[in-house]
Amino acid sequence: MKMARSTTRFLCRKIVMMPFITFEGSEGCGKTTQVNRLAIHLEKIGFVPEVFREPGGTPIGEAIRHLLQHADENHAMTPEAELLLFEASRSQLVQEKIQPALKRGDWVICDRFFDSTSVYQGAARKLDPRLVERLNSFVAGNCVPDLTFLLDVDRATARSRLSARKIRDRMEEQPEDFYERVRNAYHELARRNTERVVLIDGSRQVDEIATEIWRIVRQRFAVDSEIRTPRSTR
Ligand code: T5A
Repeated sequence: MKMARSTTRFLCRKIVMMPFITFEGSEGCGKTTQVNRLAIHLEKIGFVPEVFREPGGTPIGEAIRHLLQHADENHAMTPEAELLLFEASRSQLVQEKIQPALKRGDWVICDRFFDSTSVYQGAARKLDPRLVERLNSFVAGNCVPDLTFLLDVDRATARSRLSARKIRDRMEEQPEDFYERVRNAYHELARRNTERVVLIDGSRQVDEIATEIWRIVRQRFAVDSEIRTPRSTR
């Protein structure tokens, strides 16, 4: 029943709206790199995608991001407060940016979305998963991704990629078993959402991953390579 509803929604939206694509995975899996590569591919064929990140993407969202990740006070944050802050940032992003962009007919790419909350706050922080899902639905409404790329890397690969970073945020300072729960929960998410979530081996070369993602996007949304008029000159 759930699948039928979401298929119908996409079929309806396909007539007037472009896809909403999200990227997920643990820290250092290469999401941001691939978000940018996909945006470049789309721009080359004349689309101008809207690209957002979570938490953040709006003035309120960016202030929440600072509070969650780098503010001095955040070490005392409870898991419940953390959950609500991620949802608050998402609410602003959905209403201020994502819904208007989809209504305008733009492609939307988002670096993390509600699956991150299910995985990090639900599975890794062990908050009530039903409550987390209810909050996700409350905030996102019918703004459900059409396609989600889940980039999977093991912890050693992620650590070595992030080792060059000078500033670590609060979410990067969790104990090792936290990240194990994150990875396991992402695998479970992919198993339960085979239509929407595509598991990608993120340990390969950047170009190889970008090529696979582009192939899937082209197939899934029947994107052709015809050059379209960029939005700025319409
Ligand atoms: N969070 C978020 C929650 O707990 N709940 C929520 O609801 C939400 C929305 C966000 C944090 O918030 C948490 C999850 C996160 O902990 P963030 O700062 O936005 O944190 O960071 P992340 O989303 O985790 O992203 P990162 O920047 O840490 O990693 P990415 O985006 O996965 O990786 P990327 O592309 O920046 O690459 C990292 C490094 O690896 C290299 C890159 O050049 C870069 O140096 N790299 C590769 N190297 C070799 N091979 C490849 N294939 C490579 N791809 C990238």
